[in-house]
Amino acid sequence: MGFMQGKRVLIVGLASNRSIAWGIAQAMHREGAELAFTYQNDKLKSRVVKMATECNSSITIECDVASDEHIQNVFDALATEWDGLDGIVHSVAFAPRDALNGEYLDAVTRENFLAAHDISSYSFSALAKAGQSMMEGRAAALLTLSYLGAQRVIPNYNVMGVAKASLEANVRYMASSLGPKGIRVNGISAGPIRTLAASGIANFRAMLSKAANAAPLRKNVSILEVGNVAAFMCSDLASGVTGEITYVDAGYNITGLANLS
Ligand code: NAD
Ligand code: 0WE
Repeated sequence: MGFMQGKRVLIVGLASNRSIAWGIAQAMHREGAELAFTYQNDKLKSRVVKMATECNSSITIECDVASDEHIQNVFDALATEWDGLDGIVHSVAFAPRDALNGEYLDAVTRENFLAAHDISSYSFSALAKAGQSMMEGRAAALLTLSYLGAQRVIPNYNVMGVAKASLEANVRYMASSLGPKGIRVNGISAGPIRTLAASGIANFRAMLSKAANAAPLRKNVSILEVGNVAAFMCSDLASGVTGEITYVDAGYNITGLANLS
């Protein structure tokens, strides 16, 4: 029996078979969880429906997290299928493309700062607020995805790093808020992975190979390696863990200087 048997989890942030959300869905499905999915817009719908089918799921709901109505509708729709919810995976980030290129202070604007924080951080708390009543009285767990740029300066990551710092603090405040209800909130800080969100990022290939060379495990991580930790974190095996950011990055974050060999 899988370690997520009987768990019902909503996955937000699936866009392609390279998405980190797909690695998470596959791991959770393998461990026996029942899954529901949202898709950002019509363009992504057919792809998400197809991947949901591969996880034996027929629950797909549109959700642009910029919209309070969409977020409320997700849980109204989910409540017609499920009588409760055991987890939410938030695998969403966005900043306008021109914010992710060049010097931080040249690229940051009031507008892109607000958009990055709204879509990449506030949306996690918004989903928790709207989903709270469906999770009450169950050992539920929320999970989001962060990146090292929250804690250290990464060239070109810019305002996304500031938004990820907000997201990581959000994890702690949400964990404190929901802890008394038995609901856990955690984050995974993943190493760089080639996904749609990484496409078109200048020098991403060089970043991947430098990160692999400097990491203790001398490799990049896969979406399934992230997915396996995500499944554990959302399962009762992690019942004593909340408010934590766990690195799944082949150990890159602990290094002080790339190896000299
Ligand atoms: P991805 O492009 O597959 O996923 C990003 C998702 O965000 C997409 O599904 C997209 O539809 C969704 N999204 C963006 N704006 C949205 C909106 N307004 N409403 C609803 N959904 C919206 O890329 P990914 O790399 O799998 O990213 C998932 C998460 O992992 C992000 O939080 C990202 O910051 C994080 N992360 C990625 C990496 C990496 O190198 N790929 C590393 C660490 C953390
Ligand atoms: O969180 C991310 C990327 C998130 C992201 C990606 C895009 C590209 C398309 C947010 N918004 C947008 N907006 C777009 O228009 N990652 C952790 C991957 C990533 O992105 C980087 C990185 C890494 C790693 C950008 C610069 C430097 C490193």
